[in-house]
Formats: sequence, C-alpha cells, structure tokens
Amino acid sequence: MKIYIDGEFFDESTAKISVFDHGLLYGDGVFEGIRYYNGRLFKLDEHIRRLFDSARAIALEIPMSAGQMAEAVLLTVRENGMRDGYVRLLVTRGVGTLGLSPFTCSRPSVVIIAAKIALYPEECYSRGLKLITCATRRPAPASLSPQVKSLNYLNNVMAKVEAIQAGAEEGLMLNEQGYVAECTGDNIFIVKDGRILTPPITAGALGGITRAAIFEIGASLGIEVLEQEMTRYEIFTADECFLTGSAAEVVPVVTLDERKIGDCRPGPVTLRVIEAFREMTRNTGTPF
Ligand code: PXG
Repeated sequence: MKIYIDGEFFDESTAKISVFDHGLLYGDGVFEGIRYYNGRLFKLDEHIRRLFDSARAIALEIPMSAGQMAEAVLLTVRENGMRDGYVRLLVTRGVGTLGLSPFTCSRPSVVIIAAKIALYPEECYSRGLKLITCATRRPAPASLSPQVKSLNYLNNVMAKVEAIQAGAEEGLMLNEQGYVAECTGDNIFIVKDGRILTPPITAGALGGITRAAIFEIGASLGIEVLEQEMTRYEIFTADECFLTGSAAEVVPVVTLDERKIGDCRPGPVTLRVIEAFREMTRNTGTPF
C-alpha cells in the first residue's frame, strides 16, 4: 500500500508523521472518508468541499487548492491499483511546539490513505443491526460544531465504546436537549407512513454526504424525504429505520435498546433505498 504524505508516496512502514504534529498532540486537524466503487470516487467533489469547509471552520489553511486536492486523491487511488476501496484523507495542523497555539505550526500536512473499511459485519446488511442509546451526548454547536469533521473524535469514540459494551453494533446519539442527532459514525433515518424522515442538521447531525444522497434517491423513487426533529419515541414507533455513511453505506436497523422497530427486519422502503444506492455508487462518481 502506498500512502500519500505532502506530495510523496511512502510504504506503509515508512508513512509517518512527527510526534510534534498538532494533529496528534491536540487532535487539531480535519478529515474525510470517501468510498470508491468500480473505479469511480463517489461524490468526490462533495467530500473535498466539506473538507475545505471543516478546515475553514477551524482556521486551518489547506496548502493546496480544491482541484489539487482532488488530483492528489485520484493519484493515490491510481497508485494503489484497486477498483473498490475507501480513502481516508487527513489534513493535520502540522509540526509545532508544545502548547495549544496553532500559530507555532509551520505548515499543515496532507495525508491520503487508500485502503478497505468494513464498519459492520456482513450479516448486519442482510438482517439489520442493533442500536442502543448512548449516555454520551453530541456536543453543543457552540462548543464545537458537529459539522466539523475534525481529528478529535473522542466524543464519538466514547459513544461507540458504550454501544459495543452493550452488545450493539452502533450507538444512537442525542443532543443536549435530548433530541436525536445521529449515530457515532452515521446519520439516521426512519420510515413512517411511507415517508422517510431524518433529524435536521441543526439537531447535531453531521451534514452527511450519504445523507444528501438519500434525498436524491427519495426524489428519484418518488418517496418523500423530510427533515424532522425526533426523540426516541419516533424511532420506537417507526415502521423502518436505517443508517447512512460513506463507511457504513446504507444499513438497516432492527432494534433500539432491545425494542423491535417495525417488523424487526429490513423493511421494503429500506431495501428499495439500498438497491438505488448500490446503483448510484456503481454508475456515478469521478472515474480514475
Ligand atoms: N456522522 C458522523 C459523526 C460521521 O463521522 C457520518 C455521520 C456519515 O457522513 P458521510 O458524509 O460519510 O455520509 C460520519 C462519517 C472512518 C469513519 O473511520 C468516518 C465516518 C464514520 C465512521 C468511520 O473513516 N464519518
């Protein structure tokens, strides 16, 4: 595997960044996760745009243009010779002195890894997965906007620990007010009375790129997709539930806190969405 760091390729064993990089010292940096299917990078421009927005939000100046970043991603996936995989793209604050100030860091570093990711076991996709509600809440937007895909994922990691220790595959995260925000690494959708509903971004959900794709899919299937504030009540009483993410793709949910959702199996609307999503990933995207 060849890893891109600041314009050069390194083998896995030599791909390293400094212990003085503030990405490591303070989680100071941003990232993206991008899937590629059948020789095409899915929603590449959308991911690059979000990366630059995340960087802008934390006052980090990426040392290349969006076009150059897209080129670097294409170069990396080509270099690795796989037609299907997952790109992890990071921009760290760079090497600085000890101390929080990012102004001691001379230049941000760009790292691009093209590998594989399997977020959930295969049977989750056919049978559906178990969700539990995490005690760990999404941080308030005034602390750190959930829109920033930063290298500081401890909030999500702690929530994931809760889910796994409870024997569930994924954890539901509420915001400070108790409304549903999202899961630790995916957005959440429910199906109720033939409509697809998802919490608004302002409830503390990341503006997921797969989430946006579900709105497109809904339009093409003639199924209404709406943003709606929700509590656990709406999930307990939903007909169907599914999660979305670049890493997760579209995965059905069959229980929340051991309570069955709908018929406790992947529902018909979810299955149609999964099929349409597969089609979209196969037939769209930037070829490399
Ligand atoms: N919410 C959170 C908190 C995320 O981190 C999503 C939703 C889904 O967004 P997209 O744009 O991918 O549809 C994410 C996605 C990884 C990894 O290891 C990345 C994510 C989730 C899980 C694992 O690269 N980010």
